[in-house]
Formats: sequence, structure tokens, C-alpha cells
Amino acid sequence: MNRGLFITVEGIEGAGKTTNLEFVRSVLQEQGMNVVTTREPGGTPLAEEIREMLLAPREEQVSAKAELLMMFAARAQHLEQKVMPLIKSGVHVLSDRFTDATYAYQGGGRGLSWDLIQRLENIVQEEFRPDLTLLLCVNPEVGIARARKRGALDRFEQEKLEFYIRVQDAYMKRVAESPERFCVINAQEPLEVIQPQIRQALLTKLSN
Ligand code: Z5A
Repeated sequence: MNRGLFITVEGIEGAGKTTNLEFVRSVLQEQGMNVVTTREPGGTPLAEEIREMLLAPREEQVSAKAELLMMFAARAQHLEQKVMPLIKSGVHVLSDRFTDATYAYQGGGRGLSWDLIQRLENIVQEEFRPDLTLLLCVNPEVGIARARKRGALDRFEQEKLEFYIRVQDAYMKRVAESPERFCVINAQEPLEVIQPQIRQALLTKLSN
């Protein structure tokens, strides 16, 4: 049996990941692909509990290293209990964020070293990496304005503009490191403009 593909969707807040995830799923299903969607941090009951701990606003300053380790703890659980069994059984998995978000937020945003993240990535994932990553790019000011319309802010959404600029820059560094894996979409345009581009980019990548 052929192994399933692992496809991830990334971007800063307000980029439209949740809005476009269902669209991506529908494009993949049109191609006859059996797809399960999931998200990080989260995706299993234990990983969702870790997510709640990570996102809750709190008075205590959260150590960047503690945050990093919790992201990878949730990821280890998610991979072992959900993602790998699906992929091994031939199902394609579409995830709202994965390890590029760790490089972007804990690396770019919090200032932790690429090398530290890479070491944890190798421990938790071994050789496993996404087959394809859709990166939705939006000017951080636009993204924050969109996200803030949604109401109560989680711990990450309370960060300042400079944080999101660093996160966005770190995502672009990831693209430069493995351009063949990424589809980069200008998500600043209206959905009716970007969704045909997403479809085209996915189909092109999948045919390669
Ligand atoms: N995090 C981390 O630090 N390290 C890690 O390793 C991982 C995650 C895996 C939770 O993730 C947090 O975890 C996240 C990073 C951190 N930080 N935060 N915040 P999340 O993915 O659950 O959180 P999120 O970024 O807030 O995701 P989201 O809910 O999917 O937001 P979104 O990408 O902004 O999507 P949206 O809800 O679809 O769009 C936001 C609004 O914009 C909504 O009203 C849409 O209607 C609107 N929108 C979307 N696209 C458009 C366009 N094209 N035009 C106009 N309006 C639009």
C-alpha cells in the first residue's frame, strides 16, 4: 500500500489558514484523495490539552524553552497516535500548522536558535517531514487586524507587531531553505482571488 502524503498549511494569524483549510481539503478530495484534517498544537485529546495550556493567557511569564518543549510534546503525541498510523494506512493528512510554525514562532518570534529546534525536530520526527506546505503570506499589520476582529485574544495573539514581523521573516527563511516543498500564496487578496491560485499551486505540486 502506498503511504499517504503529509500536507501542512502555515501562516501568521489572520492569514486565513482556517478559512482556506476546507478549500484545500476539497481540492484534494476532487483529486480522489482520502484526506483527514488535523491541527497543531493539538489533534489528539492529550495534545489538545497541551494546546489549551499553551494558548491560555497567564500572568506568569512562560519560558521560551518550556513553550518549545510543550510544542514538541504535543507533536510527539500527535505523530505517534494519529498522523503516522493514518499515513502508513495510505490516508493523506492535512495539518493546520506543523514544525515550520515552531521555527517561525519559537525561533523567529521568541529568538530560540534554529539549531535547538532542529535537534528536537530530529528527535521527535526522525526523518519525517511534510511533503508539501502551503504558506499563506499576509502583511503582519493586515493579519493582526483580521485576527483581532475575532474577539478574545489568546497568549500568542497578544504579542506586538514586531513579534509577527519576526515570525513572518522566519517563515520566509524556511521557504529559502527548502523552496521545493513550499507553495507561497499572497493571502492579502480576497478569497475569490487567492483560492484559484491555491488550487493551481496544489495541482502543480501534486503533479510533480
Ligand atoms: N504555534 C507555535 O507558536 N508554535 C508551533 O509550533 C505551533 C503553533 C504548531 C495557535 O495556532 C497558536 O500556536 C498560534 C501559533 C502557535 N498563534 N497564534 N495566535 P492556531 O493556528 O490555532 O492560531 P491562529 O493563527 O490564530 O489560527 P487561525 O484561527 O487558523 O487563524 P487564521 O489563519 O488567521 O485564519 P482565519 O480564522 O481563517 O482568518 C482570520 C480572519 O480573517 C477571519 O475573519 C477570516 O474571515 C478573515 N480572512 C481570511 N482570509 C481572508 C482574506 N483573504 N481576505 C479577507 N479576510 C480574510
